[in-house]
Amino acid sequence: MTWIGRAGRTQREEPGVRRLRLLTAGESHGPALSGVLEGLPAGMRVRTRQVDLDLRRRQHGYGSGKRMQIERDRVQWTAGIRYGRTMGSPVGFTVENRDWVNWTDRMSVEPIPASRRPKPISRARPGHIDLAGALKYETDDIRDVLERASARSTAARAVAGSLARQLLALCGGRIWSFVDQVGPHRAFPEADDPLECVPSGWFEADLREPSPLRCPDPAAEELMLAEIDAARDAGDTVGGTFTVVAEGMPIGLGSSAEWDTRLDGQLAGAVMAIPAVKGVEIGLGFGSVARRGSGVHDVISAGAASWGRVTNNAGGIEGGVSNGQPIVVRAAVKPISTLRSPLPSVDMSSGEVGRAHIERSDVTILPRAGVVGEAMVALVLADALLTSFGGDSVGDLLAAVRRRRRRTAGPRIG
Ligand code: EPS
Repeated sequence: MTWIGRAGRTQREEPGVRRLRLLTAGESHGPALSGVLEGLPAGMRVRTRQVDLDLRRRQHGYGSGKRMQIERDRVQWTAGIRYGRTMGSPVGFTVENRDWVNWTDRMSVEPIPASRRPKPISRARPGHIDLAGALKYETDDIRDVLERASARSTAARAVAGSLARQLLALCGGRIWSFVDQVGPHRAFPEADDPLECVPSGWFEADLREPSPLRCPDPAAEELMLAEIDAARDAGDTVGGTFTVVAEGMPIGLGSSAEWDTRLDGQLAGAVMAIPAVKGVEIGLGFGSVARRGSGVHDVISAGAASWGRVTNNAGGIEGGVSNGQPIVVRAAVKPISTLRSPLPSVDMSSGEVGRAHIERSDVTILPRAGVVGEAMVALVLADALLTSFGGDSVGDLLAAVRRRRRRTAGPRIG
């Protein structure tokens, strides 16, 4: 249901309805990835170079396999943009898989004779979709399910997330991320909160010239790199954590009206939906358990013209609603499940005990996962922004956001 709010603004906060809808398609080694993003207001200037920069950032990082030397991800728009601006119609796009030319038999769309087909993959990798997916879709070739479960699919999300980020930027929002742990090595190990130690200007430098792991603590990064090398030499993989920060968001995104309108729940769901993510926390998250309430909740400290907080343990969200502080989302990424030195498995066609299938893969995806995290956070926040402020055009949206910012700027004195 859509209704007109008191201020004459269109409001759609009903559960389950999204202002911004993203649909993606594409296999890792198919011809291309594609997507449709519906719900962007009309009149938004699309900066294609920034989208391509985000795609490049998603490909960057130590620990990637050979595939990244093949791909040069770039967006191609197919719908929804005219003279460089959105028209309010769905935005369509593709990202080519350059590796496709090497996979035309293995990933042929048309039927091909059995003699030309490679042997089906039948030894499921623990930790991957292989076993559950092959049983679910009733296939004897695990490739049918592993192709779509691949992290390659996140390139399409990066495109949509980049558009969402551009919309948020028009409203004063900024989203960035960093890697704060790889294996046992944490950035700023002496600090309670690594975020407080990130040098100012670090993200701008990261945009220009990212370090191998996008970690803001060079000493920790050295240890992380050595950990990745050691895992690679052992035929193994490593996980870690990344943090995404969204600054400058207006107060009041999300709502506590219903379970699925809460901003923290939406963010957790979206970030958890990144391949290999197994945990998400907002702000202090699990760290708040061992403290008492007085050591967790962020004391309100209003100046003459602004609402402030002494700390930001809530990670910018209270009661499912953004409170104007930076929104901080941290994700735990498991080690990739394709191991060069594979774990035991059982052949699904013969029942023989053996070793799991080896698929070309990465040792870690941490630096890239953070960039995908930015995209997922941007998509959720842009959706929440449009839900709260509506707007068929960018002008309408900006006017509504400005009004909210004026009204929530700080305590009314006198
Ligand atoms: C992936 C395996 C690797 C990764 C891929 C995800 O690809 P390949 O099997 O072709 O070597 O590099 O990620 C991407 C290609 C990407 O763009 O993110 C996997 O098994 O999930």
